[in-house]
Amino acid sequence: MAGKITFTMLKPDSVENGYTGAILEKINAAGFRIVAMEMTQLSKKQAETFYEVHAERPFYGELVEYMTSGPIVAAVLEKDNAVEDFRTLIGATNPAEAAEGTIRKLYAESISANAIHGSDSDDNAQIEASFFFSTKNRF
Ligand code: IDP
Ligand code: MG
Repeated sequence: MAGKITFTMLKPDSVENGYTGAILEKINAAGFRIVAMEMTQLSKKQAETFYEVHAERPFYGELVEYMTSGPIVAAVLEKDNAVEDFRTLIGATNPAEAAEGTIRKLYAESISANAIHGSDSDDNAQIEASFFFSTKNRF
């Protein structure tokens, strides 16, 4: 059965460009409920751990540097079929390939600075949500 939560981060480019409010509005309008949210800045260690699955990829160093370059907004979101529906809402990794109306099409700068993260599976949604938020701080 499809899970009810996903995890997101508004990446440093979104926060820096002042898109936080507009992106959260789109997320709410698409039917997601905010269960937990925090503005924070990732340490190098946190970013390395969060993206550990990409450690062997050529862009890993650039990704870690970018994700630690400024504040982000982390959130847990709830909706039926949350993971899949959120991936549809954010669009393809490369904004040049993202569908019209998606968050990445509207707000991303590049394949690296691509505005927003979304979990890619129910298991990863649980792992990523727990990376940032205790169950006590989910509402
Ligand atoms: P996703 O965020 O759409 O799930 P992933 O393949 O999981 O995409 O990659 C994680 C993040 O790494 C991307 O969101 C993007 O910020 C960065 N990234 C992915 N591919 C590239 C690339 O080819 N060059 C630079 N950065 C990349
Ligand atoms: Mg991914």
